[in-house]
Amino acid sequence: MTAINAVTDLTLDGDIAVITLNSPPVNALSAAVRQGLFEGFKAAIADPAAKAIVLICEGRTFIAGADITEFGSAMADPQLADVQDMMESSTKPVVAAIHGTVLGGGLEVALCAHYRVAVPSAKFGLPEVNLGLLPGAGGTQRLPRVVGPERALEMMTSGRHVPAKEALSGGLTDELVEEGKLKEGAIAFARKVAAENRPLTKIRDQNAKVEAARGKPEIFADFRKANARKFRGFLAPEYNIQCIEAAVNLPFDEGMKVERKLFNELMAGSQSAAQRYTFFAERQAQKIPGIADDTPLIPIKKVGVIGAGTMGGGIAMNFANAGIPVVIVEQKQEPLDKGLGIIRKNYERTASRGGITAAQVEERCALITGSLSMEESFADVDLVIEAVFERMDIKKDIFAKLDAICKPGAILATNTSGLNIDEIASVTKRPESVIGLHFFSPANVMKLLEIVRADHTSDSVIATSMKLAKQIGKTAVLVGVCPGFVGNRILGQRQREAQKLVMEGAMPWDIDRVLYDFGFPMGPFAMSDLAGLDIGWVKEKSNGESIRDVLCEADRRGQKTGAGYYDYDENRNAKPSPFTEKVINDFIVKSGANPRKISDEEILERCIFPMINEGVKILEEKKAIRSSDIDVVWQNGYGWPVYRGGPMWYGDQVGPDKVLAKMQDFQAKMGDAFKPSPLLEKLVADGKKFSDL
Ligand code: 3H9
Repeated sequence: MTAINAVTDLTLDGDIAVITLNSPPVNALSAAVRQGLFEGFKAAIADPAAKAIVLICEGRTFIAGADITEFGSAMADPQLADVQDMMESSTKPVVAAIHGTVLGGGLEVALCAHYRVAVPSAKFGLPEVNLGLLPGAGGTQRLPRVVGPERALEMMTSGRHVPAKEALSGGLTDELVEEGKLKEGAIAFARKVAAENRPLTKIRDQNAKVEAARGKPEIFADFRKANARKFRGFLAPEYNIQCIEAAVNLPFDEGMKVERKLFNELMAGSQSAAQRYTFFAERQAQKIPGIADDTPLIPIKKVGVIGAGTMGGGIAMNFANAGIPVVIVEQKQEPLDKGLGIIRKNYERTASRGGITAAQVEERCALITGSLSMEESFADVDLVIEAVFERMDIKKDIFAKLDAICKPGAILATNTSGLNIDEIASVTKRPESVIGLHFFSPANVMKLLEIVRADHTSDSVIATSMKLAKQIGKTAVLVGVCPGFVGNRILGQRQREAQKLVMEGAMPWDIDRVLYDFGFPMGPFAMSDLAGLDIGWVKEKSNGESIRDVLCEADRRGQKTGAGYYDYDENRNAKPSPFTEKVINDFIVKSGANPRKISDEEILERCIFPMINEGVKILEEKKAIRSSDIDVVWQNGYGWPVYRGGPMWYGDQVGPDKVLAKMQDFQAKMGDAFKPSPLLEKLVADGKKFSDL
């Protein structure tokens, strides 16, 4: 064995050279890895004893891409292109042996091998789009040559990880070898191709699939049209598409120039900076200072959920999807049957769209059982999540019962969206087992999980909850107890300003348009119409004292009644409503205010800057661990546009001094709702950024 460098070895297995990379955690293409590959291939090609070369990785995965931490500074030599040239022009067959994930630059390297073999669990992808980028090492030109432009469009604009079986049928890998026997399989394969003297074709020379698409611009036009909504606001999907167009219409080397130009543009832009920040922010959120890696975890083999409503049902589905049995307890048979019926329908709808198989529907439904008795069903559960009505007295009653029923060590969780969890925990004799697990509706779809640490919650309970969140596919953020926790507390700021702006002369559709153009999927009024204006509205108590009262009394309760803040046509297209406008104007007249023309800029700043200020207060009170956690909450739970990072990241792009100056200006004109947090003032005085918090 020859050590090429600290992360690369070269060995000879008979007549096959094996280059082994070992650069934890994911064998990313750092300078050391590039150098190891370059020198390793050089030596293997020069070695007369080697008839073919296998590239394989140690650890959990093949190369998972470029080293994202190196982005933003000039890359040290050798460049990745040097490595790729050497592989592609090797006079000996090069075989990439793939396990784990072969992603981004990793796949681009593998596409420069003459052959690829993989284990069945391997996954292939070009996920650069999720970092606001495009594959910048020839992937945009090679992938369409392998899988065809249509498949390349889908893969590159979604970043999807393609399973090995699909990769085999699409031509991305040449052979699958038995799980756990990758090295032997790859060496045998290399020996076979060397013995057969197979021609060493390069993907760059395989033009059949791209030529077949030449002169068919509709492939791209149709794709753009079909995905316009999904791609709205993002630059990277469009740039990826343009590269594939270049692959179809230009010779390889010309296509590479297009790729380089567009890659550099994206890399220098604000969107990719925000998206790369997001990648690390999400991983950072998993790290909890003070909780050791070896904190004992509580095995979660069975879960109880209280409440079979929309929330309880959605929560239960998460666990069934991960293969964990769940029992849902309701007070009466009818709502229980209804809830279980809705869960089944949800699964059947997913199956009808091809998301899961009919057998999976049955498997998952079988994992969710119903019960009318906590006493009978909760004695053996490892975790209970309460998802009932938001009333402190009801929750306390339930937790006192759970304390008596559940086995010692079981986690007692509440799904409250803002009640005081310390108060809930106080009725139990085991506050260390009590935690908040705040799911977002629809709970089986939304990625965010706010994990709420109460005063006495134990490290074990926190660590178990974080791990469990990952297991059920959630993005978890640990927050502290305060009204509304992190997400809803910040949302409250935006909602308040949106309502105030309406009373000052901006119409709901003006506010919605500004926030939609900013990148939110919809504005607050369109959101109310979707959710239903009558949530929490009681007809008997309604006295026409608010705009909402009047709209609900006129049976304008949102999309479901065909009208709310907006009018809706039969296809649910929203139109500004003269009725709503009159209701608003009547209220303004009654209040004696003088409506004024409000600029889009003011709408945006009034809605967003108080959110940033509230974020700083949350950090001041230590209810979030770090400012990037707030951004993770807002991206995953509230539709904050990913390419704008999150409220705190956005605040840094605007400039903390500008945010402070505006808040002071608003405070002088409109009062203390805009009072800057002392920490914001200090931040600006110290010349620091929100991301320093
Ligand atoms: C690219 O390739 C551009 C090229 O086209 C052009 C070149 C010229 N770099 O996610 P995990 C770290 S763009 C640096 O928790 P998992 C990560 O931060 C790249 N670090 O594990 C974490 O560190 P820590 C295209 C990276 O098992 C640790 O590894 N590739 C990179 O749940 C474990 O990560 C991608 O976009 C990286 N590329 O998931 C793939 N990747 O422990 C990005 C990971 O300190 N990566 N780290 O927090 C992933 O999707 C997942 O990490 C992966 C593993 C699926 C690989």
